Amino acid sequence: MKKITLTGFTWLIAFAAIAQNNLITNIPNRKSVSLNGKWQYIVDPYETGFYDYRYKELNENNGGAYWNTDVPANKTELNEHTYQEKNSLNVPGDWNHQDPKFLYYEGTVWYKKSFDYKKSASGKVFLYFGAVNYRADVYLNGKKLGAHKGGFTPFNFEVPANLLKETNNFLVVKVDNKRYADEVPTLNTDWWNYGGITREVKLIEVPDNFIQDYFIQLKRVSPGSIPAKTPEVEGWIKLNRAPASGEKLTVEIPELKLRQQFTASDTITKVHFTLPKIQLWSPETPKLYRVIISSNSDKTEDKIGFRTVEAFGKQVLLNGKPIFMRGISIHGEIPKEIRRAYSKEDAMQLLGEARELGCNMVRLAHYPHDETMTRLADSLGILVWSEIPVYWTINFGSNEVLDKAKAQLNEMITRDHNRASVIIWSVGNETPVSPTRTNFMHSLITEAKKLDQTRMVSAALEVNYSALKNLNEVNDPLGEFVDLVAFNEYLGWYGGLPDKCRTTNWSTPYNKPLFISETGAGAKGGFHADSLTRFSEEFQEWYFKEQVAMFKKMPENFVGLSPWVLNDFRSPKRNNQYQDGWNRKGLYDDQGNKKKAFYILKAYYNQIEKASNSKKK
Ligand code: GCB
Repeated sequence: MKKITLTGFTWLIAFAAIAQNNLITNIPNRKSVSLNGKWQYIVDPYETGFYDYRYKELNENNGGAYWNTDVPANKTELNEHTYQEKNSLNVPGDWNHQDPKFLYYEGTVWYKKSFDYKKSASGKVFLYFGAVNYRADVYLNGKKLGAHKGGFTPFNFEVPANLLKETNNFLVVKVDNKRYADEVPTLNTDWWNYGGITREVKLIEVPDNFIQDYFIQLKRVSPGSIPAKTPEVEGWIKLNRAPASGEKLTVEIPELKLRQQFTASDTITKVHFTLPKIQLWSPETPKLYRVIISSNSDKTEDKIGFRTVEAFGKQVLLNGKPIFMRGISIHGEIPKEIRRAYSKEDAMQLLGEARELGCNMVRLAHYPHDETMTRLADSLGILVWSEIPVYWTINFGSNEVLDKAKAQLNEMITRDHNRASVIIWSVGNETPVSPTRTNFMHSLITEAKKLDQTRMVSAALEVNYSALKNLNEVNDPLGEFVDLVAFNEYLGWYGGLPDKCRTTNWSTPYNKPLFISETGAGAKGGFHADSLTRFSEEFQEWYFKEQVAMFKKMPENFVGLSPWVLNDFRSPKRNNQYQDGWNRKGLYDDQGNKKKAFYILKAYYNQIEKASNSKKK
């Protein structure tokens, strides 16, 4: 915590290694005023709006700061900055796609929104951001509300009473997406670092005493069993303050004629009750129930599906029955428009493409995607792997970095812990094995399990290949701590040709379900050649043919896969004549065309689906 004194106010600024434990959930269903739309901006690569020419942080007495009003007091006043209509960016939206000058920009941009606001009732107002990449410093009418780090998770700040005006509020966000070694992710990623206010911004109106968060999920069943006919809910309701004496909290599910009341015991009150016979949530029947949670002074309504999920022996059980995950990895990007995804339409497009491929599962790589994705997955019946950007070479030796990773984990889980679709929390991807890394990752796993005992925890691991034994071993020590042993393999793309899949062997010391979290090969859409030609659609097709043949011979604990990747996506690391700034491992190209390999995977998924349907009959 850093204490900053500003003109008579004392502001506590939670610097965002610390998770926002004041995060409000169920945002789409709260009373709100949108601040989306056109914002004006100033590009500030030298951070002139933040530091003076001696590189000291500017303060409230210095009108030069970009967070303060840009209107000179009179015509003689020298003011070096103004926000201008002609320099506008759409929010939500990354800046990179909105003007060619931003294509490769990484640095600071100041965003400004002027707005009028009439408060409709008494109560509190919070300023909410779905995500800002990477660091946001937020100022309203010249006062700093706080700062947040982490480019893919939500945060909110309470707006102090009387700070909001009826007209002409001056909201400024300093957005900085520079990469640093000690951040999460770190300097090096295989995706483009889109900057900006990438998700929506809203004012949230709540009563003074309000329901901040809740966890309404089926209780874990005893290992390996199916949920009871009348299953139990176990969870909690969190208020923003201590309850009034004897205050009642109510959970209602009108369709089930269920109404349960609890006496609030503390800020967090445990709830536990039995449901009548229900339709369990599953990919085949993605049933969601309207759930209303109320306190003396607040009421919030959500749509929740009820299901159980667990890794049991060598299988993954959904509602007590083994499932095979026909997945695909997805980046949060709309390639045709070369931008970050953020809207319902974007989610429809991405999850629609996954469905066309025959998927019942998606791996949302390598960071938490927009909330529209997990909400839509809930209603479409698509299982979700959700991940934090602990990717490759994070500074595993640093406690501060661990805190930053934990903060993002906390925010990811808090936002989505009522989504039936989310079955796996992933704490990272391809982290290089060392005792320091294993401790780091282990503490993230412990944290995830502390926050949520009803889902699986995993991480995408790497494979150890021994040429001598022609053996692929999944023996990362982290395997001991995860529920699902997931690994990325590129046999036939990185090292060798796809026919290597025919002779290779697989083994793992872990007696747990095995999941292939990535496999893929690059192909430029529309480039055709013989199957030995790298980057041709034919090569990628051959790769998938060989891989599918290999999957069919995988050990019995093979429970699914999420190949790499649904769409081509921007990656500044990839610059040969075929890739041209893109990773071309998509099954769809950057124009939305299906490549030949798409049909190979689809056929495999259709076969699996048919076999599992006929088993059920
Ligand atoms: C991986 C990474 C993924 C890359 C992919 C590739 O293993 O997890 O982020 O984009 O390989 O294309 O090499």
